[in-house]
Amino acid sequence: SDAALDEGVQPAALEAVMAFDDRELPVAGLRRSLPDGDLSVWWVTLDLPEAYRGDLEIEGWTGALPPQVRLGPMAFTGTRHDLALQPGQACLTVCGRGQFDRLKLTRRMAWTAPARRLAADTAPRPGDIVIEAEAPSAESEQRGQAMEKVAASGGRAYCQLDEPVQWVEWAFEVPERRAYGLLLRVASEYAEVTREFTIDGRPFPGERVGVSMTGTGGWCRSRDDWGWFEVLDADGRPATVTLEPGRHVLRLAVTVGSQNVDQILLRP
Ligand SMILES: [Ca+2]
Repeated sequence: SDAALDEGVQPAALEAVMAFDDRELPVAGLRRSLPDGDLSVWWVTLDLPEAYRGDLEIEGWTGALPPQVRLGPMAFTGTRHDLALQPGQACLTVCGRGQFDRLKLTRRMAWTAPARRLAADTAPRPGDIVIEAEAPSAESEQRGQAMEKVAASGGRAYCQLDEPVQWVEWAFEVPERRAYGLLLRVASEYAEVTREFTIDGRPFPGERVGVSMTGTGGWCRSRDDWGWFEVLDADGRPATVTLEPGRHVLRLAVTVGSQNVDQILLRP
């Protein structure tokens, strides 16, 4: 109330919890009564030994308007956020007119399955569904770019796929119901590249499983640096997905490292 403000009433201390993967972190906060309602702010400090990709959720938000979230230089509005964080200490603040049950931050990928590098002379064969990566069907707000590259199939590849919240989709037609594996022709100067795949929105090769690929020594600017990789499952066998005839969508999301993509095969 106005009287409370006039009398210099101190803000009320708030306590909450953040479920951070398998840990629980204390969240501190303050609530101030204002003439037009309560305003609250919460904060929690995250110590990240390595780059972290996760989903933040503000569970049980009661406010009429969504909360405002700040994390380092980033600012968001809403109760769900896809976060890509650098190593180090980061202060997360949540501000708004409402309350929540708890904050939840969950690592995007529980583990990473190394893809197998295939022979350099790997090539499409009869029965393969062939996707030229430079012709995506959809992209994130931050877009990649089709560029001419040495030894690329069709002369071009999909490049500038760099940032952790960047994604690209390719639509493809399946002629008959079969189990298909996933092969990619890629190039990167990075030692390791990690990607997250979905097919028709379902995680591939599994729930919260990332796919890592080794570097290939370059970007195909002046020489053929392309390498073929096959996605493996948890047991180290070629991962497969059974697809019905018709249109399907493969999505690749960047997790760690930059990589050019030339061609993708769905191999029965
Ligand atoms: Ca190509």
